[in-house]
Amino acid sequence: MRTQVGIVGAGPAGLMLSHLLARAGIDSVIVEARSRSYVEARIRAGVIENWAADLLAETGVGARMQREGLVHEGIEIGLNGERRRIDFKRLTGRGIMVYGQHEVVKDLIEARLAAGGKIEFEISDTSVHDFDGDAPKIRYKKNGEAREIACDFIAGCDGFHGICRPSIPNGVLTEYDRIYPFGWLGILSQSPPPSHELIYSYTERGFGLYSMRSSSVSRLYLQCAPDEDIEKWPDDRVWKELKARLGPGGDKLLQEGKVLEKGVTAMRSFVVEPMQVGRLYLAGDAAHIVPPTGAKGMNLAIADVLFFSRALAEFYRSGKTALLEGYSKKCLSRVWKAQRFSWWMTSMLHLNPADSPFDRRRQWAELDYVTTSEAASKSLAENYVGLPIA
Ligand code: RFL
Ligand code: PHB
Repeated sequence: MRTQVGIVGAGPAGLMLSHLLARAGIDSVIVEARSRSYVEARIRAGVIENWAADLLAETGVGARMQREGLVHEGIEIGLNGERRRIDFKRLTGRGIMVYGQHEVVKDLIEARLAAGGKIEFEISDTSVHDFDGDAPKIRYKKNGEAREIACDFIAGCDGFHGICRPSIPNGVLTEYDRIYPFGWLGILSQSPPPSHELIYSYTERGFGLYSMRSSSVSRLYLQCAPDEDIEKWPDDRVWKELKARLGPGGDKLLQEGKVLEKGVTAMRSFVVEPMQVGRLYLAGDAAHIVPPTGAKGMNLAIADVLFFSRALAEFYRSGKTALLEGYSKKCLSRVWKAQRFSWWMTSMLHLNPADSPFDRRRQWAELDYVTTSEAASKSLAENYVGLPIA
């Protein structure tokens, strides 16, 4: 098989890239290890930055998001149960879209297939070849049969555990990494959220996040150990802790419901530089990971592929390679700002077992400052709704 851009991975990065390329008249094929139903049911991110929601809408894949998604104009920060609001709309003029990543994935798959796009699901043994020249190839197996895609460029959109990044020879990439001494235990529940906006709650028991997918489905998280044993968290223990971390009155505020999903995620910050080697371009989690406290992962994935699609459009239109050559630098400038913000939100809101009493007091002062100072809350707000995309 031959195409212009071979894409590994049908997450938000790979699917959005294929969608944007098709709109620019550029042909692509996506290969995906999992089944369509698996990727459409994988519960992950929930917050879409303002510009990214606009991009989905403007490019024709935002109709369901605009119908079913929730526009939020702020968040609440809990300080041992005292809730203080950060008003994004007043501070930045913008809000955010709360709409599940798996819904974005569903919408993109439907749009790609309806437009005749090619996605090969349930493939195995993916490998990438010859990206140091101008005729790269993706090899894989489908139903045990070996196949090959010959292409002009390979997009490595295969997430943190994919094969594209490790296929780059040793010594070419520099890795920047930070592991946090905590993780999140998350549940999806058939019950209304405790507030109509997200609550990021700092307490002496650890951090809790009260998010949602709709007015009747909550997405709730508890700070836990990075290797927390989920078997030790039967539903009643999860509910008890979630109520306690809402602060006084939490037991009345939080309604219990059927737990639809439960899982533990460890947290890390990770970046590779550069994000491109020869004709292999990394995008999304394949190139960088952020801790989820800043709600930036999916948004960064969409930003990367927007920049890559523009560079490819320029190349195929005019033969110019300036944007392709600038891809990594352009992405990394945004990635590092999101890294800083995600690290900062994470450090401010979690209890770090290594912290001293001094650190704890400083953390409290920071939360108090950010929720009372116009300048500090504006800085949080402009990062949370998404820095301008140029
Ligand atoms: P994905 O979504 O991991 O997709 C990669 C795809 O590649 C496939 N794949 C392969 N295919 C073929 N051959 C191989 N060898 C392959 N290896 C892998 C995989 O099956 C998969 O389908 O990466 P992408 O597209 O870069 O998207 C990144 C986002 O998924 C991620 O950053 C976000 O989910 C992070 N994140 C959040 N981001 C936000 O913007 N806002 C949020 O509110 C938010 N909350 C979160 C999050 C991530 C979380 N977890 C579970 C890590 C909350 C959590 C709890
Ligand atoms: C979510 O709804 O899953 C969510 C929201 C905000 C975050 C992380 C996850 O910071």
